Amino acid sequence: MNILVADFIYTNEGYLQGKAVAFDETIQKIDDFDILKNLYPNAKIINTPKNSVIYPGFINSHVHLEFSNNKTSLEYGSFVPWLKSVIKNTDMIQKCTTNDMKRACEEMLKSGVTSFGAISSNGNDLQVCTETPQRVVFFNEILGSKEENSEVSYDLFIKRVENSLQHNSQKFKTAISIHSPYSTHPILIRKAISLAKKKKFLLSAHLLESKAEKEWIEEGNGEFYNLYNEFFGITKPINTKQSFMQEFNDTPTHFIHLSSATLEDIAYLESKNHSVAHCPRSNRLLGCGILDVCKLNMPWSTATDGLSSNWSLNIFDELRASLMLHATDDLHNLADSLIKSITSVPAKILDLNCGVIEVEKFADFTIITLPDSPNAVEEISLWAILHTKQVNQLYIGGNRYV
Ligand code: MCF
Ligand code: FE
Repeated sequence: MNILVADFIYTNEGYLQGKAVAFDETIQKIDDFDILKNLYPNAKIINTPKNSVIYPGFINSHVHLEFSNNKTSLEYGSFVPWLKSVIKNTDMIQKCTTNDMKRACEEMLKSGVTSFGAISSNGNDLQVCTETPQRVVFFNEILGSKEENSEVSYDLFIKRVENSLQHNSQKFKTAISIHSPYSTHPILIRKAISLAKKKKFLLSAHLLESKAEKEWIEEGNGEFYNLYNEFFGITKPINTKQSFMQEFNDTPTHFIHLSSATLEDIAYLESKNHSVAHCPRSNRLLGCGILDVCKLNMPWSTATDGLSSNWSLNIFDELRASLMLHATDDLHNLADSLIKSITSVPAKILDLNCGVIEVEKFADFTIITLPDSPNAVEEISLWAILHTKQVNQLYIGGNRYV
C-alpha cells in the first residue's frame, strides 16, 4: 500500500485540502493522512513538494502517433492544401520510426497523460502502443472512397483489427475509427459499424472539420470537388452530411472536431448521445475555426490531435491554447471545464476506469506543483494550466513513471 500526500487533491467535488490518498493498483481510500497512516501502518509514504496538486491521470482522447515525424513537411493554414500535402507525403507514415512514436508518448507522459486514444492509420504504431506505459484505446482506422476497392480495404482493416485484438488487456483496448464522411465509402462504414456493434468496440470519426468538408457533403461543391476530381475522378460526395450522421444513430461515437458543424448538426448529434473531441490548436493550424465548447450540451474532451497538425503533444500546451482561443468565455469556468475535458469526461467517453480520484478507480495520478500558494482554491485550475509545463510525478495503475 502507498499513501500519497499533497496540499490539494482534485475531485469531482472540487479541490480537497489536507487529505491523502491510499492506493495499490487501485485507489483504496481518501482521507486525513493520520487516519490512513493508522489504517495502513506499513504503507509507503509518498510526499510531494509544497503547493502540489494530485489530479487523476490525464486523458488525451485523440492523437495520430504515426505522423509524429512531421515538423515542417505538411502545409498549414487551410484544410484542403493540408490534405493534399498529406496525400503527397504518403511515405511520411512509413518513415515515422518507432523512436519518433516513443518520443511522442514520452512527451505526453511528461505532461501528465496516462491514457490516450490513438488513431492508427496503418498499424505501424501497434507495437509502441502496446509497450508504452500509458493505457491506450487503439482506434483502427478505416477509409477508402472507391466502391471497387472496398473489399480489399476491408480485408486489410480486419487484419489490423485482429492484430490489435491479440493485445487487448487492462491497458490496451481495440476500437474502430471511421476516418470521415469525405473519405470513407458507405459500404465500409456499414461493415465497420456492424463489427463495432457485434464486438462492442468504441467508435470514433472525424466530422465537419473544415468549411470545405461542410460545403462538399452539404452541396457537393467547393475545394473538395477539385481535389476528388483530380486525385480520384470522383465528382459527387460518397456520403451526404445527413446520410453519414444517420449511420451512427444507435452507436454513440466520439466525433472529432465538429468545428464547422451548425447548431442544428450539434443538436442532432447531442440527441444521439455522441461526444466530441475538441482540438483547438489543430483547428487553428488547419484553418478550421473553433468549436464553441462552452455552448455544448454533449460531453467534450480536449485533445492534441497528431503532430500532423500540431507542434507538441503536451496536453498543457493544448489547454493554454484553448484558454487563449476561447477569448470571451469566463476564464475560471473555462479552466475548470478544461480540466474536466482531460479527466472525468474522456474517461466516460472511452469507458476507462480512471479519470477521477475515487475509491476503486485505477491509481492513475498526475501531480503538478504550483510555483506559489494559490490565493483561492477556486483558482487552482487556472494556475495549474498557466504554470505547468511538466508534471512533478505520475502514476499509472499504482506504478510511478515520472
Ligand atoms: O485530425 C487531423 C485532421 N483531419 C483528418 N485526418 C488526420 C488528422 N491528422 C492526421 N490525419 C490522418 C487521418 O487519420 O490523415 C489521413 C488519415 O489517415 C488523411 S486521409 C489521406
Ligand atoms: Fe485527427
